[in-house]
Amino acid sequence: MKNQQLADLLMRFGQLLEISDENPFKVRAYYKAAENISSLGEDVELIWKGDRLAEIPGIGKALEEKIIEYLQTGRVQAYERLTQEIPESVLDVMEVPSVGPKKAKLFFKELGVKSVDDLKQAAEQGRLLTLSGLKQKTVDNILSGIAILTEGQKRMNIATAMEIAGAFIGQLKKLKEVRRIDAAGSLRRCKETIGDIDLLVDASDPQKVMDVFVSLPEVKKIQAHGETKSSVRTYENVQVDLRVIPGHVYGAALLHLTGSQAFNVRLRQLAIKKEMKVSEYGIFQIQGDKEKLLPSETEEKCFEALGLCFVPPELREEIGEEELWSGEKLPKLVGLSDLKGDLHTHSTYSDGRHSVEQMAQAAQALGYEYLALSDHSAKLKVARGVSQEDLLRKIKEIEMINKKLKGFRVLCGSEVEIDSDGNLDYNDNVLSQLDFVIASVHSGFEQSKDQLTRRLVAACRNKYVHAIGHPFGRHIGKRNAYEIDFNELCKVAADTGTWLEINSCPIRLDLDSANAYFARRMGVRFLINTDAHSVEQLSFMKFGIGVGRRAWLTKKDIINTLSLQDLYKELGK
Ligand code: DGT
Ligand code: CA
Ligand code: CA
Ligand code: ZN
Repeated sequence: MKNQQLADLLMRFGQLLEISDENPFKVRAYYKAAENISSLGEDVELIWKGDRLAEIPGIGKALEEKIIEYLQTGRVQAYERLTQEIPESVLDVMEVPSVGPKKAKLFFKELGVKSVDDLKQAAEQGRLLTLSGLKQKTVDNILSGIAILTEGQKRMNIATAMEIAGAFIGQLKKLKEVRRIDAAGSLRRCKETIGDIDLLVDASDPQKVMDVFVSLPEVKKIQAHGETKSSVRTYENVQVDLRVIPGHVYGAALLHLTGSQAFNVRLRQLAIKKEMKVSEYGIFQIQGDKEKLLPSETEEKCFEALGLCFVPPELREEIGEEELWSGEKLPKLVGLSDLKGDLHTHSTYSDGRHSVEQMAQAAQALGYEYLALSDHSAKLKVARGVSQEDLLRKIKEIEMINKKLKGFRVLCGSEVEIDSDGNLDYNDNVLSQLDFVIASVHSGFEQSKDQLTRRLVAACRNKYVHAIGHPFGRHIGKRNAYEIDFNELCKVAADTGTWLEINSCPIRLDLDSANAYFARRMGVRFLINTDAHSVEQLSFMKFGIGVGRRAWLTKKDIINTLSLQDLYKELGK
């Protein structure tokens, strides 16, 4: 399918048009088209061949012609002409947090800034300050934005890693020579960000599997091509390693390659105490100067040989480790199937892409009992926050939808802005009419630690607030967490019975696992929500579950594992 490449092209086209001061309606049409094509469930090429391109929402005559040109020739001349005026690399400059199309254009036209490197130089040499109205503070923001961006590019978010690993595994699995294949490393541990992808395979013909691996279409560069170990880079500049392992020690190798390194070190120390040895080549009993291989074909057998319970990959980190080494039963961690609903999602009432009804149907199809549409509140204009009048209309619409649905309940929620003084965007009268209220900070990230903490604490103390959304406000690769006194927030949250959200959106994962682990020990309860802005994004839940498991959370720690009836009690309804 060429859908993604085409959507990327239209997106870049729109951005270049925006930089070149094209009419905003035209620019928006390109963005909309890109969005719609990227979320098509069907191959755009088949749609074209069936003469149905015009049926895709937002595709007019001019766009249709460009799409056909792309599908026929692989290029679009109008786009290429545009890149002669403004080089494509200017678009990278827009990726820098705090730099949008306006600034990218200004820097390009006035200072000839064509890339992120150019921008960094211009900022460091003080040349940005020659532009009128540009202050040192903006320059500082740009420099720290570049630092975050380059750091973020070193590690990918878990959704990207999962997609790339899935593409490799999917293709290799089809080979009849492949008996077993797994992703190991930080991806298997569900770490919030992933450095590189580690795969291992048990195969009847290792050479053949290696040859296929290095010649897959995703591969841009082969870094190593051996008989048992190869390493490649993809077009996204992601490293993927593949190891071929003999079946009878596959479990030991999977254990080793899953890590973490800190966990492996502890495991080796434990083995020594028991006169055993653990390595990627097997679990061994030491007998004098001889080593006897113990059953090592699965991880389960390896843990058993070591006298331990099976340790879920998410727990193989440094935190909470003492409990791991006693051999006693570990708590049953929360799983995806424990969740009964999602309480933080958006509809077309604010900046979501699907209607309340579409979101509800999709949630019901996932097996949920309930869904809350928690659209943004009035003041968040950039996200089309819901006015009080529209909120009343939404409540009515939800009542109607609930009459039609069987075995499923839509809740009217809101993600309410917490302002700089800790006040909420709707008054108590409005808040009292909502089923669910999650309060979030979307502004004033640069305020002091004290002030940000005060805002969150004040929100917890509001009797209508059930939960705090994405408590740290970070965007992986874009914006660091703001500073808060998390200990204080946890105390007040536990005290007031306010739940803290684990936001499952892969560029947020906020709370992260370390903070969720800490909060659980402080007696806090949690929600795991997706913050979905479309029906597709309801599937983000698995990432939040990964965070919850890494934080040692069980079903009872998480409010949205409750049945609808029990949830109502908790909501105070
Ligand atoms: P990443 O890729 O930075 O997100 O993190 P990991 O954990 O995937 O690390 P990676 O790819 O360097 O190595 C994969 C696993 O292999 C790691 O979790 C544990 C194991 N491993 C790698 N190098 C060493 C080592 O020097 N000592 C030990 N004990 N284990 C290692
Ligand atoms: Ca790795
Ligand atoms: Ca690796
Ligand atoms: Zn939010």
